[in-house]
Amino acid sequence: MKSVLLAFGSNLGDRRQTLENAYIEIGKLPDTELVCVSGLYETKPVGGPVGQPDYLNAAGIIKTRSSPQELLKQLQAIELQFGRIRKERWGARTLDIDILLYENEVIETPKLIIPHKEMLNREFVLLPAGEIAPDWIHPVSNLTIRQHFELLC
Ligand code: A4P
Ligand code: MG
Repeated sequence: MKSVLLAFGSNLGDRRQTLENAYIEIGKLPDTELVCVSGLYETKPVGGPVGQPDYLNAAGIIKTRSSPQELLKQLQAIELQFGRIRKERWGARTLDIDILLYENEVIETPKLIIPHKEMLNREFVLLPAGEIAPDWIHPVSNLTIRQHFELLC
C-alpha cells in the first residue's frame, strides 16, 4: 500500500457535510483505506472570480493500491458525485480533491502533476497538511511540510 496525502476544498452548499460524505466515499474505494483527516479550516478564497464564498479546507492521508492515475479517476468520480461542475479555473466548487503527495513519487504528465504544483505556495493547503503530516518530506525540495509552512508564514 502506498501512502497518499490529499487536499480537500469546498465553498458551495453544505461544505462540512460534503467533506464528511467525501471521506466516507473514499473509504469505500477498492484497495484504499482512509487513515486520518485534519480538522476543517475556514479560509478566504485565493484567486478565481471575485465574490466567491469562503472555503472549508482539509487534508487527509490514505493508503492505497491504486496507481496515481487510477486514484485521480476515482477521486474525480467522487467530485462529480457531489455535484462538482467544472466551469472556470479556480471557480467556486462543491468539492475539490487534489493529490498533494503520492509516497515520494514525482510525476509529470498532462493530466497529473505530483507533487501538486501549487501546494507549497498555499497556506490553505499547508495548514491542514501540516496538522496530519508535518514530517512528510516533499520529494523535490527535500523539506518537510512543517518547514514549508514556516517558510510561507
Ligand atoms: N491535475 C494535475 N495534477 C493534479 C493533482 N495532483 N491532483 C489536473 C488533482 N488534479 C490534478 O483540476 C484541473 C486538472 O488538474 C484536473 O483535470 C487534473 O487532471 P480541477 O480540479 O478540475 O480544477 P481546479 O481545481 O479549478 O484547478 P487546480 O489547478 O487544481 O486548482 P487548485 O489548485 O485546486 O485551486 N482558495 C481557498 N481558500 N481554498 C481552496 O481550496 N482552491 C482553489 C483551486 C483556488 N482557491 C482556493 C482553493
Ligand atoms: Mg483541483
